[in-house]
Amino acid sequence: MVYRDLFLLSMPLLTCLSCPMVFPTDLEEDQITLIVFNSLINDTKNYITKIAHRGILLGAMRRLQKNHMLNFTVTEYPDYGPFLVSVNGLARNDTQKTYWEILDKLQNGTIIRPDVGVGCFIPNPNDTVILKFTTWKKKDVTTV
Ligand code: B12
Repeated sequence: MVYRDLFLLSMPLLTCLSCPMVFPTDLEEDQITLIVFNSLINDTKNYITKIAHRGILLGAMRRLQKNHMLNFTVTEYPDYGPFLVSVNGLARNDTQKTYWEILDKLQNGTIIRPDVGVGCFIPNPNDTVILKFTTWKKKDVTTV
């Protein structure tokens, strides 16, 4: 009786072990182009990177950073999350009123300025995200 019960109880385990294992290894990924553009000296660098499906821009940037292709730093703001401070060694500067602006070029060519930072922005597959080193103007500081 005991042996029969043990046998019956072990059946699901045996079935499981004999089946091919299915793991979610093929997580869905998209691709974006990232352009690092210093508008003050007209210098551009292009990257193509994978991004998790519906993943945030910061995640794609971290992938590039992990592969030693891109170097960047962020500062955490309690209300808005990470603020992009420097890219490839070039940092924003309050005195010179410079910063890294985040822009997104859509598939139809339209360039938009996302109203969130790198930690919240979710690019569409095949978008071109532009990190533009630029100066802020009065209008940015009053209406951003
Ligand atoms: C001024 C301002 C800027 C200036 C800041 C320059 C400066 N030294 O003053 C500049 C032009 C650099 C700027 C940039 C951006 N900004 Co701005 N900015 C503002 C604004 C109008 C006022 C902030 C302020 O002075 N508060 C008063 C001070 C006393 O408080 P504070 O906490 O110290 O303020 C600091 C933070 O707000 C920080 N900051 C400013 N913008 C952003 C954006 C993010 C994502 C983070 C984490 C921090 C941050 O800089 C301020 C000065 O140090 C607010 C809107 C508002 N009315 O609050 C938007 C606002 C904070 N910005 C916003 C955005 C989206 C951006 C950008 C991402 C836009 C872009 N697409 O490039 C970029 C940041 C890019 C990056 N490098 O990460 C959004 C954030 C919304 C969100 N949920 O993420 C806001 C709320 C405007 C909006 N669209 O609704 N910004």
